[in-house]
Order: sequence, then C-alpha cells, then structure tokens
Amino acid sequence: MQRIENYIDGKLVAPISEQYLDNVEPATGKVYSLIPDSNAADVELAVAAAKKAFPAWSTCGNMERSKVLLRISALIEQNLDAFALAESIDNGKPVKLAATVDIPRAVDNFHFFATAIEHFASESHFMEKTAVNYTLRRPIGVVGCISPWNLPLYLFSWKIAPALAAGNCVIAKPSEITPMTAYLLSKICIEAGLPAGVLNIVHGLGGSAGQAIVEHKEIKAISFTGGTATGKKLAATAAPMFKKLSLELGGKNANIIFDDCDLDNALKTTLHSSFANQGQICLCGSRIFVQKGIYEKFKTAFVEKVKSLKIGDPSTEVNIGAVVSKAHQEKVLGYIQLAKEEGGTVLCGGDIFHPTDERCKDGYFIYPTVIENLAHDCRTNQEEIFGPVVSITPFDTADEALMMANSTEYGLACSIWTNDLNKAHRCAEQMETGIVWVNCWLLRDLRTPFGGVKSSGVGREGGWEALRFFTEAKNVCIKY
Ligand code: TXE
Repeated sequence: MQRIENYIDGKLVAPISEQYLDNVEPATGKVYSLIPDSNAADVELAVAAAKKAFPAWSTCGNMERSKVLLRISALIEQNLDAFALAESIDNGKPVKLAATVDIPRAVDNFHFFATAIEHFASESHFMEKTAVNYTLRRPIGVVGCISPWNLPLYLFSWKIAPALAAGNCVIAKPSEITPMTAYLLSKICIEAGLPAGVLNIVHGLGGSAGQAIVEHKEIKAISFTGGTATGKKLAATAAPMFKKLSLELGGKNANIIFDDCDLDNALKTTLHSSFANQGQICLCGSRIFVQKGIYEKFKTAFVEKVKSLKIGDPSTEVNIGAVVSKAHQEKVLGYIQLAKEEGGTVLCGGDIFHPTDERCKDGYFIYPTVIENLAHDCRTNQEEIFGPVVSITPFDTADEALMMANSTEYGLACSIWTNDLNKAHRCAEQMETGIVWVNCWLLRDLRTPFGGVKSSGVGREGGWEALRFFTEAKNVCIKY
C-alpha cells in the first residue's frame, strides 16, 4: 500500500514514531494509502530545517523566489491530470471538477504570488519640513499553514504561495483526511529546486501535528482554514503567545433572489452554488431566499434541475461525487433528520444514495437535498451543514430578506440576484459578510480581499492582504 511521507529539510521522510494512519477513498469506503501520524517531534525537525533555511531564502531577492515558485506552478500544470485524479480519489469530488477548478487554481495560486511579490511595495509618509517615514516590510520568519479537506491543494497553495513569496519558511499541514496532493506537491518542490527547509510538510492529525504547529514558540504566524470550532481552539492557543493569526472559518451563506432577476441565470448558478463539490465549499449558498412573486416558479424549476443532477462514481462524468468521509456523511444526514423534526418538508433528496456499481457500493454518497418550510432561525438554517443540503424560503421585501440572511453567527459570503442596481448596492452594503456576489457566484479575482466577519473568521487573504499578513511592518522615521 502506498505510504505518504513527510517533506522535511528537502527530503521525503517517515514520521519519527513510524506510525501511520489509514487514508480512505470516500467513493469506495476503502483504505488506499497510509498517512504519517506525525507529532511534536516531527514538527521540531521541520522547524529546525526552516530556521536553517530562513536567512538565505529571506534575502535571496524577490526575483529568485519568484523563479522557483513559477517552476512549481508550471510543474503542477504539466502534471494536472495526475493531480486531478489524485484529488478526486482522496476527496470524493468529481475528477472533472478537480481538473477544471481545484488543480488549475493551485497552478494560479503559485503563479499569482510568484509575480505579485515582484510588484509588492510599501508606503512612505512625508512630514512637511521635518522627516520622512517609510514602512519596511520584512518576512516574519517561520510560519504555519494549516488547511482543510474540502479544496485540498487549492487552499493549501493559497496559503503556502504568499508565505513563501514573501520570504518566509513554512511548516504546513494539510488535512489528514485529504493528504495526497500535498504529498505530490512535495515531490514537485524537490523537482523545482526549492531549497531544503524552505517548505516543510508535516502530515498528521489536528490534535497532535496541528496542535504542535500552533503551540511551537518559533512559529510566529498561523494561517488556518477550517471549522469554526477548531478556529476557536487555535485562537485560544495562539493568542497568549501573541502570534499573528489569519482564520478562514465556516459559512452559512445566503442567496437572495429578487423578482426582477434574470431567472435562468439565477437558477443555473444557484444549482452550482448549492451543490458544487457536494456542497462542501465554505462559500456554497446553503440558504436560498426567493421573493414571493417568483417563489413557486423558481422552486419548481430548481427542484427539477436538482433531480436531474447525476450522482455517482467521481471518476466518471457526474455532477455529484461522494462526501468526504463516513463521519461527515453521518453528520449531514443528522442535519436532514433535524430539519424534518424542525418542520421542514424535503422537496427532493434527503437520503443516502446507493450506487449500483461494485466499486462504489460502500462509498459515502448523499442525494442533493432541498428543504422547504423551515423558520429562518431554526438550527438547520443557523448551523453549518457543509454538505449537499439547502433550504428554500420565500420573502416579501428586501428588508425581510436581509434580516433573515444576516440572522446567523456566520458572515462569509452571499449572492444577490437582481437587475436593479440600486437594490444591489443597498443590499451589498447591508449584508454582514466579507464577500458579496451580485448576479454571480465564486467569481474570483485573486487580487481581492477574501475572508469573513462574525464567526466566519478574522483577517483577509488574497492579493496584497496575504503579502501584508506574511510580512511584519516596521516604520523607519528619518528626521531632516
Ligand atoms: O475541520 P477542522 P473538520 C467545517 C465543516 C466541517 C467542520 C469540521 O462544517 O463539518 O468544519 O471539519 C486541523 N490545532 N469546515 O473537522 O477540524 C486539521 O487537521 C491545529 C469548514 O475536518 O477544522 C485540518 O488540517 N490544527 C471549512 C484543519 O485543521 C488542527 C473546511 C481543518 O480541520 C487542530 C473544512 C488543532 N487543535 C471544514 N484540530 C471551510 N471553512 O472551508 C484540527 N486541526
């Protein structure tokens, strides 16, 4: 059976404990590889390697760093099909989605930050006849990047690329549920000539390997994407150590669909924003609010479209693959049960999908599910389900829609559908979220700030925000 190894000091190495965890293919329910069960001792080795590499990496110049990161980007692109297949097997997502979204985005992340660093500049502040101040931005040192299982290489590279471009050395941990493409990335880094110790990838469980990264006193900043409960725990550990923290956490995003929208477009995109990646994207819209004038028409057409989605073996041409794990499947089914207890009517789906083919008969599938008749403040409409489950609710006025949309503890993203520009502006301003899409969803320009408010996180990623996070600003004041 294939063994994944840690990537420490430029080499692929076994965990010190020589203990491994099972890695399961969600579409089959079978163990197909082994993951290092790393602990604090492995993190210690990684930190020592990173500290040794830091002086040269942080001072070799933006151009030099940029060249290596561009090589990494190009090599991922050359191996796109192999990466996409690996991501699909590891996560359960349709291979087509991995080949058109996840892996191209990882290619772009390295390319984007490799070039961004060459244009990164800081401010200067001139005091009339007195002094000039300039802001000196330097890399922080050794930083930690911890990422989740839903968009494995996509989110892993979204953190690592800016951290490296800015001149830091990195200790990174992918999710133990989806470690494979991070392992493939370590091989690419060796091939690309990334100097030893600049990037160290330590695999293992959150409570041991992840916690050891957060607790390590030499790791000065942590960039984390994952669940809100884990984010809280991380912040509690890191805050007394005064670490820099960027937290991208959960979401319970709303789609607000007004009578005057382009209905076909709204339907098509809402289908995508509800069920892409089996609904396991922090940006997925899980609460659909539709204005009364088009509610019945929208609902009927939407449910029809959902029923026509093809579900099954993610290595074939399907719209919906497997959810990531047995435990996650049970969690999502638990929420469907809760929705029924809360008075919801299941319009379609609502159950396990049992594939008939031999390969996937023990995989973790759930029919895409639409639920109606739920109060906006019930648990199903307040808690993050993170699966192929959405609720649909009618509204009268923009104020009512905004009240319901803003009623959760989360504040990551939302989609507003209207052809009235004034209404779009007003709603965009009043939404308590870090991201607002109008007449679209998941349209991403990597220069824009990305992140949430309320329990959806702290800080912003993307563009200059990421490069600022991964550098320390020092003001230098020079008197005339
Ligand atoms: O994520 P975790 P889980 C949500 C979603 C999901 C729930 C739990 O609702 O059902 O979170 O998912 C590492 N110190 N999202 O349990 O635990 C862990 O190893 C340091 C939303 O899989 O947050 C992994 O690498 N690290 C989300 C990463 O944190 C720790 C995406 C994320 O795992 C740690 C995923 C610790 N103490 C889940 N404990 C999004 N916003 O995109 C865990 N980890």
